[in-house]
Amino acid sequence: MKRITATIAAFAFLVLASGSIHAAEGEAHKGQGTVNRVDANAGKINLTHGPIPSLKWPGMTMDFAVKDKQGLAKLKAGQKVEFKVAEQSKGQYAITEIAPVN
Ligand SMILES: [Cu+2]
Repeated sequence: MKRITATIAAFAFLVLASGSIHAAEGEAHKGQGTVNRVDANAGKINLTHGPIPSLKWPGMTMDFAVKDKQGLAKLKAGQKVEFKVAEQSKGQYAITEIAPVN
């Protein structure tokens, strides 16, 4: 009985984990840039980022929605950052992780 319960729990975990990784969010792409503005309340940042070859994006200045609220709250204009960006829905990208580069 214990063994069956453990097997069911493991299976449920795998289903939940794969759903959150693969269905809710696309692949994460790494980028680097410089912070221009932070709007922590709105969960947004304006960055000048370098090219992101895995997305075929050139370098540019743009606004991003940020899911990593804790990372966002630590940032200030002028800081160099590394981040991960992932497609949330068709054509809609958001930063999932962001941290200053030391
Ligand atoms: Cu861009």
